[in-house]
Amino acid sequence: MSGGPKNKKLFIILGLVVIVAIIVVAALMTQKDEESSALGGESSNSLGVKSVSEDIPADAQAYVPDNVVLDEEGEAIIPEALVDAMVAVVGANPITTDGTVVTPAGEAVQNDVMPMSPKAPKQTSSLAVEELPVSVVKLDVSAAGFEPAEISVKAGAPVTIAITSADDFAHVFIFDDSVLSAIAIGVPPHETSAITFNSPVEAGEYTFHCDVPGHAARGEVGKMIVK
Ligand SMILES: [Cu+2]
Repeated sequence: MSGGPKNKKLFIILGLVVIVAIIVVAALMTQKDEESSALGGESSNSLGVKSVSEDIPADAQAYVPDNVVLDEEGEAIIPEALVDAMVAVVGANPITTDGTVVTPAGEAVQNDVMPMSPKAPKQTSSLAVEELPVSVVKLDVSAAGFEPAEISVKAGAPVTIAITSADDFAHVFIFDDSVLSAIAIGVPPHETSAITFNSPVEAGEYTFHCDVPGHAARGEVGKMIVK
């Protein structure tokens, strides 16, 4: 057959072109994946499942914004950071998928500002202590002091502390170190309130006390050990 070798050559060339094209497309797709995950700030595995920080408590629940802003089509506008955010308890600050405690506007909270200021983590309204998730660090405070008076948390992790007034007095939980000045919880008699914040990245002991005059002096003091 004349033209046989010519056809064979043509097929080989075509085959090579196809192989090169497949390699180029595969390379482009990989690059695109890397770009999109870099832009999103979140990593995705090969199945496209967003990875979530292992520091987020397993018993956290989905965050439901208080005030939902709607766009012209009636769709909720949710800041990127708040998509898939969780809360440890209702009314506490949301925790993003990477484990950062943020404001309702989606910005990282600041632990060293005035308590209750816009960027400070907010304490919840009154909670039922028996309904608190296991992951919440629970402290009773009374004239007898804090119980427990010593707690341990992981450095940099989202931590939720709940304070219960266990007597007929109001109490105010507050840290001594200014790096945690924003973390404050005031509780009326026999009530419970919580606050969520990222623990300091620096390991060490962070002492706290009750800020009601006379209470620290009678023993309402304790410490948080950051490991
Ligand atoms: Cu007190």
